[in-house]
Amino acid sequence: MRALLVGPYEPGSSRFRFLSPPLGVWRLCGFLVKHGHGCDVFDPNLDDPMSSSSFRSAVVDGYDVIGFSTTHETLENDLSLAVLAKHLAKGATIVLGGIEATLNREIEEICPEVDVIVEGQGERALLEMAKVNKRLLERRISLPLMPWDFADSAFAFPFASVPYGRYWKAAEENGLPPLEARSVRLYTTSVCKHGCSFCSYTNMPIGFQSLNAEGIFALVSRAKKLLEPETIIFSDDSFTWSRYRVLEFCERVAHLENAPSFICEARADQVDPKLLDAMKRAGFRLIGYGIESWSDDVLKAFRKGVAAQRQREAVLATLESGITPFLNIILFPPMAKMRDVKETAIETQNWIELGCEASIEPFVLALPGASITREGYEAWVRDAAVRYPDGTERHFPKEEFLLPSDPKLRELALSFNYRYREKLKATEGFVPSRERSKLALKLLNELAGW
Ligand code: B12
Ligand code: SF4
Repeated sequence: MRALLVGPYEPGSSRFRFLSPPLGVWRLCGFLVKHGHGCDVFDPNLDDPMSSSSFRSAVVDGYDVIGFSTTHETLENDLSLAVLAKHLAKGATIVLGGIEATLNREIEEICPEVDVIVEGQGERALLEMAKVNKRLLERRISLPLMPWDFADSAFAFPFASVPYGRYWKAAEENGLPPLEARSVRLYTTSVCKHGCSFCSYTNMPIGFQSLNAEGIFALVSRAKKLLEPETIIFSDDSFTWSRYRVLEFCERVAHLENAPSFICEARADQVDPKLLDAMKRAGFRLIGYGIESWSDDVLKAFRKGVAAQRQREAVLATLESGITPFLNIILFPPMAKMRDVKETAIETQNWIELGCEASIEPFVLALPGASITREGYEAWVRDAAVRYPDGTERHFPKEEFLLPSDPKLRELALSFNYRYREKLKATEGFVPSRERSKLALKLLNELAGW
């Protein structure tokens, strides 16, 4: 079988987002090649499929399967590319996969042109498609990975085929220093099952699997040997889920010559001062925490399972270890009261002054599959459209984010969102998250008069 896999398409993203290779489709590509099949990857954020002929010439290259990876944010763009591929590559089976394909049950109706929708991890589904000579009887298929497959596919990751140089060049052109730009993302666990109400990935039909310290070290060594990155980013939802795994990895890294620096994501209740000291010695320089809010009422409603005080202890211990904490904040949760927002804004500002980095999202996204989207909060709905090659469009309502229930807060949030987007649009080039969060907090203070 020959497959072409296309990453999620977000037009214009290179201007405002740090571009990085779509790991899901690259991992599938390595896995298929390892099992004797042909596979290419097209990243529409790197080569604009609309303004160049590269996408059109790629899809007519006689592939058996053309697969599209989709997220909620990019859905209509991914479907428009899928429809174009269906039109141009008459014999190919058009497949849709990834989180949005898995959790959004309206896609079949929105886009009947898609032949097969794959749920969860795509490795086995694509192998099965190859076996039955691209004819799969079901429209929606869900085949969980076998217990040993996670490491199998993690190690098949085709580092040498991914055009890292092009991503790094784009990041440097956007003003990022080499330490930030020359980075490689790794994924060492399959899923996080903590079940926070605003999170959708936690509800993917995937069992928890993880590489051990030896496996992570092997992946890091391979990436280092082939690419010499400045930074390795562990994109796992919580890299520190096992204290033992991290400590053992840190010990191994101590013996690696010219090791890169490391960044990871972690839950605040899965770090402690001793672990952080070991991570600092091993070269970790930044840890991202999903703080969301500094209000216990909001954290409880989110079913986050961590109290604000525990988060404070983790952030302080991280600063004290010499690692920079990166705080992910949601400013206007749908159940928040004005005082929750004020407390969160003020405390985030204080942490930034103490040396933290932050990323501030105005709203909880209305993600299909996240339990909060079924809790009765009103969503902001936008008209989205799948575009057809003949110039026609099929429109559908798309829920974007959840509005605060409190009327005064809703008014503040909407005016903040509008003004914030206008300000970001007016800035030239890529705005680093530190600058973006400062801009957001300053604007909020002005609007709220705090
Ligand atoms: C790293 C990451 C990022 C990075 C890098 C993205 C990149 N280019 O890879 C950055 C920081 C840029 C980012 C940005 C955003 N992200 Co993000 N991100 C992640 C994260 C943590 C890991 C993604 C990853 O690499 N996974 C590992 C790969 C191997 O898994 P996978 O992609 O799911 O792929 C497997 C299956 O899904 C399936 N599959 C995937 N594609 C296909 C295609 C076919 C044909 C088939 C058959 C199967 C298949 O098989 C793959 C292999 O098993 C995920 C959470 C998560 N746990 O996955 C969130 C996540 C994907 N992000 C999310 C969001 C919301 C965003 C932002 C919108 C945030 C924001 N508000 O700005 C942006 C949007 C960017 C975009 N245009 O997609 C949400 C998406 C929710 C949704 N329903 O769509 C997630 C799920 C987080 C969450 N918990 O809710 N993100
Ligand atoms: S801890 Fe993070 S990844 Fe895990 S369920 Fe909560 S938000 Fe999702």
